[in-house]
Amino acid sequence: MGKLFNVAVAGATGAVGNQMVACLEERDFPVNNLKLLATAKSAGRTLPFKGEEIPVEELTETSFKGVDIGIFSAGGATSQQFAPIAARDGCVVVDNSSAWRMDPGVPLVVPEVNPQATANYESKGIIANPNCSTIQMVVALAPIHAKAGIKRIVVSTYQAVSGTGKKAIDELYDQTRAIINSAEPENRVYPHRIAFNCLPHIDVFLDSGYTKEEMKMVHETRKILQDDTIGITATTVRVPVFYSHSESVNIETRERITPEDVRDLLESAPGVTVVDDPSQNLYPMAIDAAGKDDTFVGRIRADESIANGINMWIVSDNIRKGAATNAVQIAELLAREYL
Ligand code: L14
Repeated sequence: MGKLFNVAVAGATGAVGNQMVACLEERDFPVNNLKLLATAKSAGRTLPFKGEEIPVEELTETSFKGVDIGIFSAGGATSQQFAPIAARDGCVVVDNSSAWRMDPGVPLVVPEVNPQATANYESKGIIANPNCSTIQMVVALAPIHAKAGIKRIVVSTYQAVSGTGKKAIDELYDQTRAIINSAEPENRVYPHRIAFNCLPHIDVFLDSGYTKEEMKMVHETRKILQDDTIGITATTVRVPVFYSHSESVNIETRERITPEDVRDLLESAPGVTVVDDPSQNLYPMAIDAAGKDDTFVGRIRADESIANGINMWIVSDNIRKGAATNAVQIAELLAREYL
């Protein structure tokens, strides 16, 4: 029998944390003991895991003693504070927040794209899980970059509310219900109404006029693809969708590549399913990707305004591949090859 690991999930009661626990079970991760950690407010609740109800404990400085792998989705401030504490106790942290992603001593890993980067986990004991929008984009673009060299990316996202957490899922339900019943919708989570609306605003605004989410796509994509020469510009938009982010992606390549070449490459790319048959009205959609782990790509066509340009539409479940599944895949890589 293979080795079993003591695993902790920090932020277990959140939308992503819940899915992390479900993924550990679904993928039959070799768990010896599972510890569920959250704030004092959630302590005492239980979550189901392999037929048992596991109690949620308060996350404290001593939580990680004896833990081999800690998967964090408890927000940037908690990760900033507790990831080094966990690492000091010998627990390898897989962190889903943006706190450590751009730290040169922290690998930023998408297992289908740059598994070899994981090796550098020893420097700080922390591995970062990329931003949801970045993960699905690089899963689809990495094989194209390897083949034809991507010079520039122009991306616009259509992002689900679940990325913000349970309170935003409730907000979209509540506002939709209110509007349909001719009642006054309330804005609690977002600065404006999200029901029947689009907000070109995800995470905070920077002095440059971009949002932090947009710049995460720029910097994280370059780090994962290990190529700082790629020009990237992003517009990230919140749409009234519960699960799965969609992206309109335009690329310019160094070498010429046809839409057929791209389709062929992606048909055999790990983690990708091509859904691209316009004659049958077939293209990737958020409602089809939800609950799945693959990244779905369609609408692959030439950008006729330039010599080497391709347009495509990339969709994936932001809570699964965009967060929980990718984090558990990193833990699997660690367990299989490093611990
Ligand atoms: O992981 O949808 O950097 O509001 C932070 C913003 C995840 C999505 C991250 C959102 C993102 C989140």
